[in-house]
Amino acid sequence: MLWLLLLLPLRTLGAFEKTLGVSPDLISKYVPSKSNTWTCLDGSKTISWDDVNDDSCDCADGSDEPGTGACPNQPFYCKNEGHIGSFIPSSRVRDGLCETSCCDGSDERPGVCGNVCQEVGQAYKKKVEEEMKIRKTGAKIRSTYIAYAHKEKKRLDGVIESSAAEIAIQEKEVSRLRDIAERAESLSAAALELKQQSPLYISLITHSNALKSLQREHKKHLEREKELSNILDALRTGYNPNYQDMAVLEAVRGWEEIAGLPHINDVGKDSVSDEEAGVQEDTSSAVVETNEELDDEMWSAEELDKDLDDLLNSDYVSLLLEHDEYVQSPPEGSVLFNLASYLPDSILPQYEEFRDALTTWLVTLGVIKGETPSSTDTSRSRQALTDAENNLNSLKKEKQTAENDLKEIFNIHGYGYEGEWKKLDGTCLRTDVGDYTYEVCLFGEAKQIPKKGGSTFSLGKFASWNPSTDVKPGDESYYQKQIYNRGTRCWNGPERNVVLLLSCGTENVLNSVVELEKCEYQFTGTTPALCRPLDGSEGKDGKKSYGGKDEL
Ligand code: MAN
Repeated sequence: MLWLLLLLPLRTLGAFEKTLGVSPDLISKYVPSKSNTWTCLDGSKTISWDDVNDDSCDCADGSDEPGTGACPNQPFYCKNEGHIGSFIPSSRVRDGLCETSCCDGSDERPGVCGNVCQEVGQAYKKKVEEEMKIRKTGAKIRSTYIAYAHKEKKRLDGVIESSAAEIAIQEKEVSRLRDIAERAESLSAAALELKQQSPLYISLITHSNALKSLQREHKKHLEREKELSNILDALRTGYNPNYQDMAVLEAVRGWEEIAGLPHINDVGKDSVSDEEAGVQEDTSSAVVETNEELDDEMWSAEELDKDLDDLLNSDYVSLLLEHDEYVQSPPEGSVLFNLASYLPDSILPQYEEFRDALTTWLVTLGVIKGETPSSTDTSRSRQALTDAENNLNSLKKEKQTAENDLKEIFNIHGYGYEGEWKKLDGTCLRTDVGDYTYEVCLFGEAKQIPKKGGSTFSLGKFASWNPSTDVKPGDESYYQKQIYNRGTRCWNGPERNVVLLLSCGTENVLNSVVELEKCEYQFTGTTPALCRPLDGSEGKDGKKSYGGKDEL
Protein backbone atom coordinates (compact mmCIF):
# COMPACT_ATOMS: atom_id res chain seq x y z
CA MET A 1 0.00 0.00 0.00
CA LEU A 2 2.84 2.35 0.91
CA TRP A 3 4.50 1.84 -2.51
CA LEU A 4 1.27 2.96 -4.12
CA LEU A 5 1.37 6.20 -2.14
CA LEU A 6 5.02 6.64 -3.16
CA LEU A 7 4.09 6.11 -6.82
CA LEU A 8 1.48 8.91 -6.86
CA PRO A 9 3.87 11.89 -6.86
CA LEU A 10 6.07 10.09 -9.42
CA ARG A 11 3.09 9.70 -11.79
CA THR A 12 2.19 13.33 -11.22
CA LEU A 13 5.82 14.29 -11.93
CA GLY A 14 5.72 12.11 -15.07
CA ALA A 15 2.60 13.91 -16.29
CA PHE A 16 4.28 17.22 -15.66
CA GLU A 17 7.33 16.21 -17.64
CA LYS A 18 5.19 15.15 -20.60
CA THR A 19 4.05 18.74 -21.09
CA LEU A 20 7.53 20.18 -20.53
CA GLY A 21 8.31 22.73 -23.28
CA VAL A 22 4.71 22.77 -24.59
CA SER A 23 3.38 26.24 -25.41
CA PRO A 24 0.23 27.26 -23.46
CA ASP A 25 -2.00 27.22 -26.54
CA LEU A 26 -1.13 23.52 -27.24
CA ILE A 27 -1.20 22.22 -23.69
CA SER A 28 -4.76 20.83 -24.09
CA LYS A 29 -3.50 18.57 -26.89
CA TYR A 30 -0.93 16.81 -24.70
CA VAL A 31 -3.35 14.35 -22.97
CA PRO A 32 -3.13 10.51 -23.27
CA SER A 33 -6.03 8.46 -24.65
CA LYS A 34 -7.84 5.92 -22.49
CA SER A 35 -5.60 3.27 -23.92
CA ASN A 36 -2.57 5.41 -22.97
CA THR A 37 -1.72 6.37 -26.52
CA TRP A 38 -1.10 9.80 -28.12
CA THR A 39 -1.41 10.99 -31.71
CA CYS A 40 1.26 13.26 -33.20
CA LEU A 41 -0.05 16.79 -33.74
CA ASP A 42 0.06 16.41 -37.54
CA GLY A 43 -2.10 13.25 -37.11
CA SER A 44 0.45 11.16 -38.97
CA LYS A 45 1.10 8.60 -36.20
CA THR A 46 -0.23 7.25 -32.91
CA ILE A 47 2.38 6.38 -30.34
CA SER A 48 2.42 5.28 -26.74
CA TRP A 49 1.93 8.16 -24.27
CA ASP A 50 5.15 6.91 -22.67
CA ASP A 51 7.02 7.87 -25.87
CA VAL A 52 6.15 11.58 -25.45
CA ASN A 53 9.15 13.56 -24.18
CA ASP A 54 11.20 10.34 -23.89
CA ASP A 55 14.20 11.94 -25.62
CA SER A 56 13.57 10.01 -28.83
CA CYS A 57 11.96 11.58 -31.89
CA ASP A 58 8.96 9.52 -33.11
CA CYS A 59 6.63 11.98 -34.90
CA ALA A 60 7.50 13.41 -38.35
CA ASP A 61 6.56 16.90 -37.11
CA GLY A 62 8.65 16.45 -33.95
CA SER A 63 5.63 17.16 -31.76
CA ASP A 64 6.28 14.17 -29.46
CA GLU A 65 9.42 15.83 -28.07
CA PRO A 66 8.40 19.37 -27.00
CA GLY A 67 10.70 19.40 -24.00
CA THR A 68 13.78 17.29 -24.72
CA GLY A 69 15.35 18.76 -27.80
CA ALA A 70 15.41 15.29 -29.38
CA CYS A 71 13.54 16.52 -32.49
CA PRO A 72 15.22 19.34 -34.49
CA ASN A 73 13.66 22.76 -35.14
CA GLN A 74 11.09 22.57 -32.38
CA PRO A 75 10.14 25.55 -30.24
CA PHE A 76 10.71 25.00 -26.49
CA TYR A 77 8.52 26.99 -24.18
CA CYS A 78 9.94 28.16 -20.85
CA LYS A 79 7.14 29.01 -18.46
CA ASN A 80 9.35 31.40 -16.50
CA GLU A 81 6.81 31.72 -13.70
CA GLY A 82 7.27 35.01 -11.88
CA HIS A 83 8.50 36.54 -15.12
CA ILE A 84 7.40 36.23 -18.76
CA GLY A 85 7.24 32.93 -20.66
CA SER A 86 9.43 32.66 -23.74
CA PHE A 87 10.43 30.31 -26.55
CA ILE A 88 13.90 29.04 -27.37
CA PRO A 89 14.88 26.71 -30.24
CA SER A 90 15.14 23.00 -29.42
CA SER A 91 18.84 23.09 -30.32
CA ARG A 92 19.46 25.02 -27.10
CA VAL A 93 17.55 22.55 -24.92
CA ARG A 94 19.68 20.29 -22.70
CA ASP A 95 22.91 21.73 -24.14
CA GLY A 96 24.32 22.38 -20.67
CA LEU A 97 24.03 26.17 -21.03
CA CYS A 98 21.64 28.29 -18.98
CA GLU A 99 19.63 30.51 -21.31
CA THR A 100 18.92 34.02 -20.07
CA SER A 101 15.53 33.91 -21.74
CA CYS A 102 14.75 30.72 -19.82
CA CYS A 103 15.15 32.00 -16.28
CA ASP A 104 13.35 29.01 -14.74
CA GLY A 105 16.15 26.69 -15.96
CA SER A 106 13.56 24.30 -17.47
CA ASP A 107 15.59 23.94 -20.66
CA GLU A 108 18.24 21.96 -18.80
CA ARG A 109 18.13 18.76 -16.71
CA PRO A 110 17.10 19.32 -13.10
CA GLY A 111 19.87 20.80 -11.02
CA VAL A 112 21.87 22.26 -13.93
CA CYS A 113 20.34 25.76 -13.88
CA GLY A 114 18.64 27.38 -10.94
CA ASN A 115 15.31 29.19 -11.18
CA VAL A 116 16.13 32.90 -11.13
CA CYS A 117 12.76 34.09 -12.45
CA GLN A 118 11.80 35.91 -9.25
CA GLU A 119 14.88 38.16 -9.36
CA VAL A 120 14.81 38.56 -13.14
CA GLY A 121 11.07 39.28 -13.02
CA GLN A 122 11.48 41.90 -10.32
CA ALA A 123 14.35 43.65 -12.13
CA TYR A 124 12.34 43.57 -15.32
CA LYS A 125 9.30 44.95 -13.60
CA LYS A 126 11.38 47.78 -12.16
CA LYS A 127 12.81 48.57 -15.55
CA VAL A 128 9.37 48.57 -17.17
CA GLU A 129 8.02 50.79 -14.41
CA GLU A 130 10.84 53.25 -14.96
CA GLU A 131 10.18 53.23 -18.68
CA MET A 132 6.49 53.76 -18.06
CA LYS A 133 7.29 56.66 -15.81
CA ILE A 134 9.46 58.23 -18.52
CA ARG A 135 6.78 57.57 -21.09
CA LYS A 136 4.11 59.10 -18.90
CA THR A 137 6.17 62.27 -18.33
CA GLY A 138 7.24 62.31 -21.97
CA ALA A 139 3.65 61.92 -23.14
CA LYS A 140 2.67 64.96 -21.07
CA ILE A 141 5.38 67.01 -22.82
CA ARG A 142 4.32 65.52 -26.14
CA SER A 143 0.79 66.73 -25.55
CA THR A 144 2.17 70.27 -25.18
CA TYR A 145 3.86 69.81 -28.55
CA ILE A 146 0.52 68.81 -30.04
CA ALA A 147 -1.10 71.84 -28.44
CA TYR A 148 1.65 73.98 -29.96
CA ALA A 149 0.90 72.54 -33.40
CA HIS A 150 -2.76 73.47 -33.00
CA LYS A 151 -1.80 76.98 -31.93
CA GLU A 152 0.50 77.19 -34.89
CA LYS A 153 -2.32 76.01 -37.15
CA LYS A 154 -4.56 78.73 -35.75
CA ARG A 155 -1.85 81.33 -36.29
CA LEU A 156 -1.28 80.19 -39.86
CA ASP A 157 -5.04 80.13 -40.52
CA GLY A 158 -5.07 83.73 -39.31
CA VAL A 159 -2.12 84.68 -41.52
CA ILE A 160 -3.82 83.07 -44.53
CA GLU A 161 -7.10 84.79 -43.80
CA SER A 162 -5.63 88.22 -43.19
CA SER A 163 -3.24 88.04 -46.12
CA ALA A 164 -6.13 86.95 -48.37
CA ALA A 165 -8.07 90.03 -47.24
CA GLU A 166 -5.04 92.27 -47.72
CA ILE A 167 -4.42 90.72 -51.15
CA ALA A 168 -7.97 91.58 -52.20
CA ILE A 169 -7.48 95.20 -51.09
CA GLN A 170 -4.05 95.42 -52.61
CA GLU A 171 -5.26 93.97 -55.91
CA LYS A 172 -7.80 96.78 -56.12
CA GLU A 173 -5.09 99.27 -55.23
CA VAL A 174 -2.80 97.87 -57.94
CA SER A 175 -5.50 98.14 -60.57
CA ARG A 176 -6.31 101.70 -59.44
CA LEU A 177 -2.64 102.69 -59.61
CA ARG A 178 -2.22 100.93 -62.95
CA ASP A 179 -5.09 102.98 -64.26
CA ILE A 180 -3.47 106.19 -63.02
CA ALA A 181 -0.05 105.25 -64.43
CA GLU A 182 -1.50 104.30 -67.79
CA ARG A 183 -3.52 107.49 -67.96
CA ALA A 184 -0.50 109.57 -66.98
CA GLU A 185 1.53 107.79 -69.63
CA SER A 186 -1.09 108.25 -72.32
CA LEU A 187 -1.33 111.92 -71.41
CA SER A 188 2.43 112.02 -71.76
CA ALA A 189 2.07 110.50 -75.22
CA ALA A 190 -0.27 113.31 -76.18
CA ALA A 191 2.16 115.81 -74.70
CA LEU A 192 4.96 114.30 -76.72
CA GLU A 193 2.98 114.63 -79.90
CA LEU A 194 2.49 118.28 -79.09
CA LYS A 195 6.19 118.79 -78.42
CA GLN A 196 6.98 117.15 -81.75
CA GLN A 197 5.13 119.94 -83.50
CA SER A 198 7.90 122.32 -82.39
CA PRO A 199 9.51 124.05 -85.44
CA LEU A 200 12.93 123.25 -83.97
CA TYR A 201 12.16 119.54 -83.80
CA ILE A 202 10.58 119.49 -87.27
CA SER A 203 13.61 121.28 -88.69
CA LEU A 204 15.94 118.85 -86.91
CA ILE A 205 14.13 115.90 -88.43
CA THR A 206 14.16 117.55 -91.87
CA HIS A 207 17.92 118.11 -91.57
CA SER A 208 18.39 114.55 -90.52
CA ASN A 209 16.34 113.24 -93.43
CA ALA A 210 18.20 115.44 -95.87
CA LEU A 211 21.53 114.26 -94.51
CA LYS A 212 20.43 110.65 -94.79
CA SER A 213 19.37 111.17 -98.37
CA LEU A 214 22.64 112.90 -99.16
CA GLN A 215 24.54 110.02 -97.62
CA ARG A 216 22.59 107.57 -99.75
CA GLU A 217 23.30 109.49 -102.95
CA HIS A 218 26.95 109.92 -102.01
CA LYS A 219 27.34 106.19 -101.62
CA LYS A 220 25.77 105.65 -105.04
CA HIS A 221 28.27 108.07 -106.61
CA LEU A 222 31.19 106.37 -104.95
CA GLU A 223 30.12 103.06 -106.46
CA ARG A 224 29.72 104.65 -109.87
CA GLU A 225 33.12 106.30 -109.66
CA LYS A 226 34.70 103.01 -108.81
CA GLU A 227 33.18 101.34 -111.84
CA LEU A 228 34.22 104.17 -114.13
CA SER A 229 37.79 104.13 -112.84
CA ASN A 230 37.93 100.41 -113.56
CA ILE A 231 36.78 101.04 -117.14
CA LEU A 232 39.31 103.81 -117.61
CA ASP A 233 42.11 101.74 -116.10
CA ALA A 234 41.30 98.95 -118.53
CA LEU A 235 41.28 101.43 -121.42
CA ARG A 236 44.58 102.97 -120.31
CA THR A 237 46.42 99.69 -120.05
CA GLY A 238 44.71 97.96 -122.95
CA TYR A 239 44.47 100.50 -125.78
CA ASN A 240 46.71 100.21 -128.86
CA PRO A 241 48.65 103.51 -129.34
CA ASN A 242 49.59 102.42 -132.88
CA TYR A 243 46.00 103.15 -134.06
CA GLN A 244 46.64 106.79 -133.30
CA ASP A 245 43.03 107.17 -132.10
CA MET A 246 43.09 110.68 -130.67
CA ALA A 247 39.79 110.32 -128.80
CA VAL A 248 41.10 107.31 -126.93
CA LEU A 249 44.43 108.99 -126.25
CA GLU A 250 42.63 112.05 -124.92
CA ALA A 251 40.50 109.96 -122.62
CA VAL A 252 43.56 108.09 -121.34
CA ARG A 253 45.53 111.29 -120.78
CA GLY A 254 42.55 112.91 -119.02
CA TRP A 255 42.11 109.95 -116.72
CA GLU A 256 45.84 109.83 -115.94
CA GLU A 257 45.67 113.46 -114.93
CA ILE A 258 42.66 113.02 -112.65
CA ALA A 259 44.08 109.85 -111.10
CA GLY A 260 47.61 111.26 -110.82
CA LEU A 261 49.10 108.48 -112.94
CA PRO A 262 52.08 108.69 -115.32
CA HIS A 263 51.33 108.31 -119.03
CA ILE A 264 51.07 104.65 -119.80
CA ASN A 265 53.50 104.87 -122.77
CA ASP A 266 56.23 106.07 -120.42
CA VAL A 267 55.84 103.12 -118.04
CA GLY A 268 58.91 100.90 -118.09
CA LYS A 269 61.00 103.72 -119.41
CA ASP A 270 63.54 105.46 -117.20
CA SER A 271 62.61 105.11 -113.57
CA VAL A 272 58.82 104.68 -113.66
CA SER A 273 58.00 101.54 -111.74
CA ASP A 274 54.87 99.37 -112.16
CA GLU A 275 53.63 100.69 -108.87
CA GLU A 276 54.09 104.28 -109.98
CA ALA A 277 52.45 103.37 -113.23
CA GLY A 278 49.26 102.56 -111.31
CA VAL A 279 49.25 98.95 -112.47
CA GLN A 280 47.56 97.86 -109.28
CA GLU A 281 44.34 96.43 -108.05
CA ASP A 282 42.66 99.42 -106.52
CA THR A 283 43.09 102.24 -108.97
CA SER A 284 40.60 104.38 -107.11
CA SER A 285 43.16 104.91 -104.39
CA ALA A 286 45.31 106.53 -106.97
CA VAL A 287 42.76 109.29 -107.43
CA VAL A 288 44.39 112.49 -106.35
CA GLU A 289 43.06 113.85 -103.11
CA THR A 290 42.56 117.55 -103.30
CA ASN A 291 43.86 119.09 -100.13
CA GLU A 292 41.02 121.46 -99.32
CA GLU A 293 41.20 123.80 -96.39
CA LEU A 294 38.41 122.81 -93.95
CA ASP A 295 36.55 125.16 -91.61
CA ASP A 296 36.93 124.29 -87.93
CA GLU A 297 33.46 122.77 -87.60
CA MET A 298 33.54 120.94 -90.93
CA TRP A 299 33.87 117.18 -90.91
CA SER A 300 36.80 115.56 -92.64
CA ALA A 301 36.16 112.78 -95.19
CA GLU A 302 37.33 110.29 -92.58
CA GLU A 303 34.90 111.64 -89.96
CA LEU A 304 32.08 111.53 -92.46
CA ASP A 305 32.93 107.94 -93.20
CA LYS A 306 33.20 106.89 -89.58
CA ASP A 307 30.83 109.06 -87.52
CA LEU A 308 27.96 110.08 -89.75
CA ASP A 309 26.04 106.86 -89.17
CA ASP A 310 26.17 107.35 -85.38
CA LEU A 311 24.95 110.90 -85.71
CA LEU A 312 22.04 109.84 -87.89
CA ASN A 313 21.11 107.15 -85.38
CA SER A 314 20.53 109.71 -82.60
CA ASP A 315 17.35 109.36 -80.52
CA TYR A 316 15.69 112.61 -81.53
CA VAL A 317 12.73 112.11 -79.16
CA SER A 318 15.03 111.87 -76.13
CA LEU A 319 16.87 114.92 -77.38
CA LEU A 320 13.56 116.74 -77.67
CA LEU A 321 12.57 115.83 -74.08
CA GLU A 322 15.99 116.76 -72.75
CA HIS A 323 15.79 120.04 -74.59
CA ASP A 324 12.33 120.62 -73.14
CA GLU A 325 13.48 119.98 -69.60
CA TYR A 326 16.51 122.15 -70.22
CA VAL A 327 14.55 125.15 -71.33
CA GLN A 328 11.85 124.58 -68.71
CA SER A 329 14.05 124.10 -65.61
CA PRO A 330 11.81 125.18 -62.73
CA PRO A 331 12.27 128.62 -61.30
CA GLU A 332 13.74 128.85 -57.79
CA GLY A 333 11.21 128.37 -54.97
CA SER A 334 8.53 126.79 -57.15
CA VAL A 335 7.98 124.15 -54.46
CA LEU A 336 5.94 126.78 -52.67
CA PHE A 337 3.21 126.35 -55.28
CA ASN A 338 3.50 122.59 -55.56
CA LEU A 339 0.54 121.28 -53.57
CA ALA A 340 1.71 117.67 -53.76
CA SER A 341 4.80 118.44 -51.74
CA TYR A 342 2.59 119.44 -48.77
CA LEU A 343 0.48 116.30 -48.82
CA PRO A 344 1.14 113.15 -46.80
CA ASP A 345 2.11 110.09 -48.88
CA SER A 346 -1.08 108.29 -47.85
CA ILE A 347 -3.37 110.68 -49.73
CA LEU A 348 -0.95 111.54 -52.54
CA PRO A 349 -2.33 108.90 -54.98
CA GLN A 350 -5.90 110.19 -54.48
CA TYR A 351 -4.73 113.75 -54.97
CA GLU A 352 -2.87 112.84 -58.14
CA GLU A 353 -5.83 110.94 -59.47
CA PHE A 354 -8.11 113.87 -58.80
CA ARG A 355 -5.67 116.35 -60.30
CA ASP A 356 -5.22 114.25 -63.45
CA ALA A 357 -8.95 113.80 -63.89
CA LEU A 358 -9.53 117.52 -63.44
CA THR A 359 -6.76 118.43 -65.87
CA THR A 360 -8.18 116.08 -68.50
CA TRP A 361 -11.60 117.66 -68.12
CA LEU A 362 -10.27 121.19 -68.34
CA VAL A 363 -8.25 120.30 -71.44
CA THR A 364 -11.26 118.58 -73.02
CA LEU A 365 -13.43 121.60 -72.32
CA GLY A 366 -10.76 123.88 -73.72
CA VAL A 367 -10.48 125.81 -70.46
CA ILE A 368 -6.76 125.24 -70.32
CA LYS A 369 -4.18 124.34 -72.95
CA GLY A 370 -3.08 120.72 -73.16
CA GLU A 371 -0.79 121.01 -70.19
CA THR A 372 0.04 117.43 -69.35
CA PRO A 373 1.83 115.68 -66.53
CA SER A 374 5.55 115.98 -66.64
CA SER A 375 7.79 112.96 -67.02
CA THR A 376 8.39 113.22 -63.26
CA ASP A 377 4.66 112.75 -62.63
CA THR A 378 4.62 109.79 -65.00
CA SER A 379 7.52 108.09 -63.34
CA ARG A 380 6.06 108.78 -59.90
CA SER A 381 2.77 107.11 -60.75
CA ARG A 382 4.69 104.22 -62.38
CA GLN A 383 6.80 103.96 -59.21
CA ALA A 384 3.69 103.93 -57.01
CA LEU A 385 2.32 101.11 -59.17
CA THR A 386 5.57 99.14 -58.94
CA ASP A 387 5.63 99.57 -55.15
CA ALA A 388 2.02 98.40 -54.88
CA GLU A 389 2.75 95.40 -57.14
CA ASN A 390 5.77 94.48 -55.01
CA ASN A 391 3.64 94.73 -51.90
CA LEU A 392 1.00 92.51 -53.51
CA ASN A 393 3.62 89.94 -54.45
CA SER A 394 5.05 89.79 -50.97
CA LEU A 395 1.53 89.35 -49.54
CA LYS A 396 0.93 86.49 -51.97
CA LYS A 397 4.26 84.94 -51.01
CA GLU A 398 3.42 85.24 -47.31
CA LYS A 399 0.08 83.50 -47.92
CA GLN A 400 1.72 80.77 -49.99
CA THR A 401 4.35 80.11 -47.30
CA ALA A 402 1.66 79.92 -44.61
CA GLU A 403 -0.36 77.49 -46.74
CA ASN A 404 2.67 75.28 -47.32
CA ASP A 405 3.57 75.33 -43.61
CA LEU A 406 0.00 74.44 -42.73
CA LYS A 407 0.07 71.44 -45.07
CA GLU A 408 3.21 70.15 -43.36
CA ILE A 409 1.98 70.45 -39.77
CA PHE A 410 -0.49 67.57 -39.71
CA ASN A 411 1.14 65.55 -42.43
CA ILE A 412 2.42 62.08 -41.50
CA HIS A 413 5.43 62.61 -43.75
CA GLY A 414 6.08 66.01 -42.20
CA TYR A 415 5.47 66.90 -38.57
CA GLY A 416 3.30 63.85 -37.82
CA TYR A 417 -0.44 63.25 -37.95
CA GLU A 418 -0.86 65.11 -34.68
CA GLY A 419 1.75 67.74 -35.51
CA GLU A 420 3.79 66.59 -32.51
CA TRP A 421 7.10 67.29 -34.29
CA LYS A 422 6.33 70.86 -35.36
CA LYS A 423 7.52 72.27 -32.03
CA LEU A 424 10.93 70.68 -32.62
CA ASP A 425 11.44 72.18 -36.05
CA GLY A 426 14.85 73.85 -35.84
CA THR A 427 15.63 72.57 -32.33
CA CYS A 428 19.37 71.88 -32.25
CA LEU A 429 20.84 69.00 -30.22
CA ARG A 430 24.56 68.77 -29.53
CA THR A 431 27.05 66.37 -28.05
CA ASP A 432 30.84 66.24 -27.79
CA VAL A 433 32.58 63.11 -29.04
CA GLY A 434 36.38 63.00 -29.45
CA ASP A 435 37.71 66.05 -31.22
CA TYR A 436 34.32 67.15 -32.45
CA THR A 437 31.06 68.65 -31.34
CA TYR A 438 28.24 67.05 -33.27
CA GLU A 439 25.07 68.99 -33.85
CA VAL A 440 21.76 68.18 -35.41
CA CYS A 441 19.10 70.82 -35.92
CA LEU A 442 15.95 68.77 -36.33
CA PHE A 443 14.46 69.01 -39.83
CA GLY A 444 17.46 71.20 -40.67
CA GLU A 445 21.11 70.26 -40.88
CA ALA A 446 23.62 68.03 -39.05
CA LYS A 447 27.16 69.27 -38.51
CA GLN A 448 30.56 68.15 -37.32
CA ILE A 449 32.34 71.05 -35.61
CA PRO A 450 36.03 70.58 -34.72
CA LYS A 451 36.74 71.63 -31.13
CA LYS A 452 40.30 72.73 -31.84
CA GLY A 453 39.56 74.87 -34.89
CA GLY A 454 39.32 73.95 -38.54
CA SER A 455 36.43 73.64 -40.93
CA THR A 456 32.98 72.58 -39.89
CA PHE A 457 31.61 69.82 -42.09
CA SER A 458 27.99 69.55 -43.03
CA LEU A 459 26.85 66.02 -42.32
CA GLY A 460 23.74 66.50 -44.40
CA LYS A 461 20.32 68.09 -44.45
CA PHE A 462 17.06 66.50 -43.36
CA ALA A 463 15.84 64.23 -46.13
CA SER A 464 13.18 61.92 -44.69
CA TRP A 465 11.83 59.84 -41.87
CA ASN A 466 12.60 56.11 -41.83
CA PRO A 467 12.74 55.30 -45.55
CA SER A 468 12.62 51.51 -45.07
CA THR A 469 9.93 49.92 -47.24
CA ASP A 470 8.80 47.60 -44.46
CA VAL A 471 7.97 50.54 -42.20
CA LYS A 472 4.57 52.13 -42.62
CA PRO A 473 4.58 55.94 -42.63
CA GLY A 474 2.88 57.15 -39.48
CA ASP A 475 3.86 54.10 -37.39
CA GLU A 476 6.01 54.59 -34.30
CA SER A 477 9.05 53.03 -35.99
CA TYR A 478 8.65 55.49 -38.86
CA TYR A 479 9.41 58.36 -36.50
CA GLN A 480 12.24 56.54 -34.75
CA LYS A 481 14.62 57.23 -37.61
CA GLN A 482 15.55 60.40 -39.45
CA ILE A 483 17.85 60.61 -42.46
CA TYR A 484 20.13 63.58 -43.11
CA ASN A 485 22.07 63.41 -46.36
CA ARG A 486 24.08 65.28 -49.01
CA GLY A 487 26.61 66.64 -46.54
CA THR A 488 30.17 67.73 -47.39
CA ARG A 489 31.77 65.16 -49.67
CA CYS A 490 34.30 62.94 -47.95
CA TRP A 491 37.85 62.93 -49.33
CA ASN A 492 37.74 60.22 -52.00
CA GLY A 493 34.48 59.02 -50.60
CA PRO A 494 30.71 59.57 -50.37
CA GLU A 495 28.85 62.66 -49.24
CA ARG A 496 28.61 62.68 -45.45
CA ASN A 497 25.26 61.52 -44.07
CA VAL A 498 23.56 60.79 -40.76
CA VAL A 499 21.03 58.29 -39.50
CA LEU A 500 19.44 59.68 -36.35
CA LEU A 501 17.85 57.02 -34.17
CA LEU A 502 15.35 58.41 -31.69
CA SER A 503 13.48 56.93 -28.76
CA CYS A 504 11.09 58.17 -26.12
CA GLY A 505 12.69 60.31 -23.43
CA THR A 506 11.72 63.20 -21.21
CA GLU A 507 14.23 65.48 -22.88
CA ASN A 508 15.43 66.28 -26.36
CA VAL A 509 19.03 65.10 -26.20
CA LEU A 510 21.70 63.58 -28.33
CA ASN A 511 23.20 60.59 -26.51
CA SER A 512 25.79 59.16 -28.84
CA VAL A 513 27.52 59.58 -32.17
CA VAL A 514 29.44 56.87 -34.00
CA GLU A 515 31.00 56.89 -37.44
CA LEU A 516 29.90 53.43 -38.55
CA GLU A 517 31.58 53.66 -41.96
CA LYS A 518 33.83 56.43 -43.23
CA CYS A 519 31.67 59.59 -43.32
CA GLU A 520 28.51 57.69 -42.38
CA TYR A 521 27.39 58.69 -38.93
CA GLN A 522 24.84 57.24 -36.57
CA PHE A 523 23.39 59.55 -33.93
CA THR A 524 21.15 58.35 -31.12
CA GLY A 525 18.94 60.54 -29.03
CA THR A 526 15.70 60.86 -27.12
CA THR A 527 12.68 63.09 -27.47
CA PRO A 528 9.29 63.42 -25.77
CA ALA A 529 7.73 63.57 -29.25
CA LEU A 530 8.10 59.78 -29.35
CA CYS A 531 6.43 59.12 -26.00
CA ARG A 532 2.99 58.01 -27.07
CA PRO A 533 0.42 58.00 -24.26
CA LEU A 534 0.07 54.87 -22.11
CA ASP A 535 -3.69 54.59 -22.38
CA GLY A 536 -3.29 53.40 -25.96
CA SER A 537 -5.91 55.84 -27.14
CA GLU A 538 -3.74 56.31 -30.17
CA GLY A 539 -4.39 53.78 -32.92
CA LYS A 540 -1.57 51.76 -34.38
CA ASP A 541 -1.83 53.76 -37.55
CA GLY A 542 -1.29 56.87 -35.49
CA LYS A 543 -4.65 58.19 -36.61
CA LYS A 544 -6.35 58.35 -33.23
CA SER A 545 -5.74 61.41 -31.21
CA TYR A 546 -4.05 61.66 -27.87
CA GLY A 547 -6.20 62.03 -24.78
CA GLY A 548 -9.42 61.22 -26.61
CA LYS A 549 -9.47 64.62 -28.33
CA ASP A 550 -10.51 64.54 -31.91
CA GLU A 551 -7.99 66.29 -34.02
CA LEU A 552 -9.01 67.85 -37.29
C1 MAN B 1 37.19 64.34 -41.25
C2 MAN B 1 36.01 63.96 -40.40
C3 MAN B 1 35.97 62.46 -40.17
C4 MAN B 1 36.05 61.73 -41.49
C5 MAN B 1 37.22 62.20 -42.29
C6 MAN B 1 37.24 61.56 -43.66
O1 MAN B 1 38.37 64.16 -40.56
O2 MAN B 1 34.88 64.35 -41.05
O3 MAN B 1 34.80 62.12 -39.47
O4 MAN B 1 36.15 60.35 -41.29
O5 MAN B 1 37.20 63.61 -42.44
O6 MAN B 1 38.31 61.98 -44.42
